[in-house]
Amino acid sequence: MLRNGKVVTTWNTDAYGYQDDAKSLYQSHPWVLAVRPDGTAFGVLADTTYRCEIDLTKNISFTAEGASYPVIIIERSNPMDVVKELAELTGKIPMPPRWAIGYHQCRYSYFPEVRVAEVARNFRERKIPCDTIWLDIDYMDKFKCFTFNKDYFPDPKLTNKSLGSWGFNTVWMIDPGIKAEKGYFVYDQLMAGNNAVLKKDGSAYQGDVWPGACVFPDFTRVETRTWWAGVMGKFVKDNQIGGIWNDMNEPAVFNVKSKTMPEDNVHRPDADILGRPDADASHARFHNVYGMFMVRSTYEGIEGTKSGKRPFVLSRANFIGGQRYAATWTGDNSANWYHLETSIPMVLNLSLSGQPFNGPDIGGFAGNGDGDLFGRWMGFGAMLPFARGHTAKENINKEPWEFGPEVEKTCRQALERRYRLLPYYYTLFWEAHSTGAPICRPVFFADPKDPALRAEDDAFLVGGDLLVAPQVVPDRSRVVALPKAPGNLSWREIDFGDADNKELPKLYLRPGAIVATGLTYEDPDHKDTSKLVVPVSTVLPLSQIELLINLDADGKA
Ligand code: MIG
Repeated sequence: MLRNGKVVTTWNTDAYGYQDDAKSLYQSHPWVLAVRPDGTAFGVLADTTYRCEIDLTKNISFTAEGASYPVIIIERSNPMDVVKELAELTGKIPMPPRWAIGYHQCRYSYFPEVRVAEVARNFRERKIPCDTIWLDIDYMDKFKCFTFNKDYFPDPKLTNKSLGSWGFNTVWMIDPGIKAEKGYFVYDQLMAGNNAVLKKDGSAYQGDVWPGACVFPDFTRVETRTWWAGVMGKFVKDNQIGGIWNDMNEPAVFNVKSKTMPEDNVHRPDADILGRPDADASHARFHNVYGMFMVRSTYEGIEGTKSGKRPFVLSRANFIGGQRYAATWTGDNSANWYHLETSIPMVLNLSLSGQPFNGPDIGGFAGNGDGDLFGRWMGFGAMLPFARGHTAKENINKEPWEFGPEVEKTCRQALERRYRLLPYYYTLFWEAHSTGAPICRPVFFADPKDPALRAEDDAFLVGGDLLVAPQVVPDRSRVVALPKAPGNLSWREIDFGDADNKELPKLYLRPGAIVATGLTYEDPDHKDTSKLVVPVSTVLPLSQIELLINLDADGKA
């Protein structure tokens, strides 16, 4: 989490299997948060979309290509106020639909529809909480966006409706690369509307992605966003889709060394985005915001359906401020202990950079891993803002029951904690939405003046009241630094009746805190109180609220 001494470059990059030495990942946040020894804090925001080197070896130094740019300094008495002010400048998250706060089950890819139903049925039969099943690119006809492989999904609307009757939502993937094929309606409309990113010579740029040669919508251009939003809205509405997953929007391009489109490609942005009429409109300037403009258009398309439901969009690429349109995840990590451990500081740093709705691929994307890794990862992954299990195409099945009964039990217990705490999480999302406060926070936020907490990044806070302390190495040998409350009081361990399971993180409650948890009824009549259980879907109404209370030194909470 501590970035002192690091040098990174903002350049949105498809970074499969990244390691610590990666200079650029999927998103760009030209932003540094600094906390002084006395707990006062400041933030520095370099307001440039160009490739920008952030060098923290000696000072805080930004070196960007392109035109000169404003640098904004935020000075406050504590780090939380700096992060909130950043949100005032760059925007806050929209309130997500309730189901998006639950657990998400993904893989590359679930198909055909009977397999999707089988996964969903297993969650319900095994009473493992889950709200969402994800559909990755193989649902499409030859990777063509806004189409379906009719052998796998003959009636996607019916698929969504029947999953809905079990309390599930679905999220479907849409990439930016549009197959260059005459007669394919998306390509035809895109070309007819002159919506493509152009080459320097003015012709539509083509690059290879999943479907082969593709054109790429110029999302910086209002006519293109309006067109895309229309196609998106219709797709979502006609098929009763819950949410949209935008991937590959760095944009990633295959078979080229740069892994993206040429920097001298030409965009045609709105006048207010371009600035002066003669300003630079090259891809070098707009590369880092390509994904953000894509999810803006996707979000607006879903909103435009006026379904009365809150949009949910997940994006791989984004830019500081993009939290207004999409949640994110930490990209293609791997099923190993390094990536398990690193997922916590990554979540914390995103959370300190204006993007509170984030999480890793639980279990790791690349590679299989084993049950120990998976259970441990789910143990704390279930407590992160965006909680989704995912895995790559060639891998073994990684649903919570696939590693045997022990791991299944760990996963159920981990997710039951999350679902019991839904009233608390929901409140935290509301807080993030209305004040910009991050959902996950570093432990030092509990006491910014205590130097012993400053580097702690094995553990994390959920809101201000709950501390999650996982063990991130196989032998559970790490010692977590815990904050002290006034009166030298310790945070108090919460017991959900699962404390004997050493794979689960320890949970602590702040002295002076009251945290709301919820239960629901197993019996449909809602009469028999002995049937109170943890809900398996956020769709179920909560029948009982239990308050976890930890008194402070004055006997108050
Ligand atoms: O090149 O859609 O990060 O989550 O499963 C791989 C397939 C493309 C990359 C995403 C990953 C997703 C995968 N995608």
